[in-house]
Amino acid sequence: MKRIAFIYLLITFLSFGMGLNAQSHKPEKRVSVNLEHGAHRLGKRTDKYMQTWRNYGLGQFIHWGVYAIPGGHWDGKYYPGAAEWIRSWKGMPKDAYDNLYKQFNPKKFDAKSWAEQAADMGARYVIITTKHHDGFCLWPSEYTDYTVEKSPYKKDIIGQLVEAYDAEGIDVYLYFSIIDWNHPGYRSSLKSEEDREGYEAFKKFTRNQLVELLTRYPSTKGLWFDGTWDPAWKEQAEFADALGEELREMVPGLIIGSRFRPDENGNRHFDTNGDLIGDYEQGWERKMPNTIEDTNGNDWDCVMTIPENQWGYHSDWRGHVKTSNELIEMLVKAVSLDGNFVLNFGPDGQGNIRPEETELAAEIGDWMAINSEAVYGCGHLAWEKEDWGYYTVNRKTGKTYMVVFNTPVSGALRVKTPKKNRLEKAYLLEKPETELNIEKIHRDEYFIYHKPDASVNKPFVIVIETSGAGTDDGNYQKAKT
Ligand code: H76
Repeated sequence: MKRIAFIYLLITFLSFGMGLNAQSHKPEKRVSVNLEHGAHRLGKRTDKYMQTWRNYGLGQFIHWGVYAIPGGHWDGKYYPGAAEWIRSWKGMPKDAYDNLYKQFNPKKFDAKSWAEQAADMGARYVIITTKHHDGFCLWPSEYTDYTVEKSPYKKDIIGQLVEAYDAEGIDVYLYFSIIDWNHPGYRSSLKSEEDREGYEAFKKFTRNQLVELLTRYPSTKGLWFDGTWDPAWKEQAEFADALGEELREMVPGLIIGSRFRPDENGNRHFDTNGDLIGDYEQGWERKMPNTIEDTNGNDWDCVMTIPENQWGYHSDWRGHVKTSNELIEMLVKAVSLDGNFVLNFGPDGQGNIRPEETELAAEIGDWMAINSEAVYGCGHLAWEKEDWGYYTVNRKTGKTYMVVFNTPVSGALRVKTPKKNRLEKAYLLEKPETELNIEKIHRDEYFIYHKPDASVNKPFVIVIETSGAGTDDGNYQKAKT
C-alpha cells in the first residue's frame, strides 16, 4: 500500500511537472483511483441554489476584525504585509495583539449603510469574515471568550450584517478560517502525540462553531473557507468530509467551494483524479483565468483586493490601487468566463468604509446602473475572442452583449460569428434606438462601427442580434441554467 502510494506520488510529480505551484490547478494528466473523500460529483451542480450563485456576477467581500485597529502599523512602524496578518509579524508583540479586542468599539459601524452601499454598487452577494486567522469572532460564540461579546462593543456584528444584507436582497456567505491562532489546540502541522490530542479538541471546536453559525444565521447561503492549506488540515479528509455533509444537511442548497476539504491523499481543490472537490473552484484569489479552458468547465469565483494585497484595513495603501475601470474589466472578464467577481472591502477600526472604497463602489455602481444587464445572469459565449473586450450572453434569453473596453482608432469593432450565424443588428445598450452600422467583411466576419465621443471614459455595451444557427454555443447550456 505504502509502495503504491509512493509510486503514485512519483508518477504525479513527474507528469505534472514543476509548474504546479498555484493553489488550484487541475492536474494535466488524469489518473483514476477510487477515492472515499474525493469529488462527490462530476460536473457542475445544476440545482436552483447553484444557478442563483452562478448568476450573481458581482459580489462583495468584507474583511473586518481587530486587525483593523492597528491598520498595518505598530509602534509607528509600517507593516508591509497584508494588514490582517499583522499578528504574525516579528514587529508585533503577540500579547498586545491578543488584547486589542479590549479596544474594539466601532462606534461608526452601521450595518445598514454598508448593505445599502453594496446594493448601490450592484453586489448580489456578500462574503463576510466571521473569524479570520487570528481567531477573533465577530459573533458571540459560546465556544470561546475571544469574541466581540467580550469587547467594549459587545453586540453581535455578524447578526447585524446578516439582517442588513438580507434586507437589501443580497445573499450572505460566511467566511471562516480554519487557521485559528487563538485556540490552544490549533497547530499548522502535527508533529507529536500532544499536537494530535490538542488538534482533536480544535476539530471539535471548529465543528461546533460552524454548526453554531448556521444555527444562528439560517439564511446563510454558503461558506467560504480559508486557511485549509495547513499540513494539519490536509490530514483531515475524513473529518472534513463528514463535517461538510453535516453542514449541508443544515441548510438546503448550501454552497461550499473547493477550498475546504482535502482528499485522503491531502490533495486540495482538485482530488487525486483531477476532479474538483466542492461546488466551485475557489483558487482564483487576486488572479483570473484567461481562457475558458483555464476554468476546466467549472464554476469559479475570483476574490480581489483593491490595492495589491490588502484585505483587512491598512491605513497606508502603497503601490498600485486599482481604478474602477480596471475593476469593471475584471468583473466583465470573470462573467465572460463563467465566473463571479468578488471585490474586497476592509473597513477601519471605527466601522467606516474608507473613502477610496466608497468612491470606487459608487463608480462601479454608476456603471452597473446602466450596464448590469450584460452582467447578471450572463456567462460565456464561445466566439472568437476580440481585442476590444468581452462577449457575455444571458444564459436564459441568449441575448448577446459586447462589453467594449478598447475602441480601435478606426472605430471598427470586429465580430466573427460562428458558421451559419449572421450578424443582423447592433445597438448601444444605453441607447437602444441608435442602430450601429454593420459591414460584412468576409464570411462570418463583420465590422460594427462605433467610436464613442472623446469624453467617454467608461466601457460601453453593444447588444448584438444574429440569425441563423442562433447564439447557442452548446457550452453554457451544459450548466442547465
Ligand atoms: C493568505 C490569505 C488570506 N486569504 C484571503 C482571502 C485573505 O483572507 C488573506 O488574509
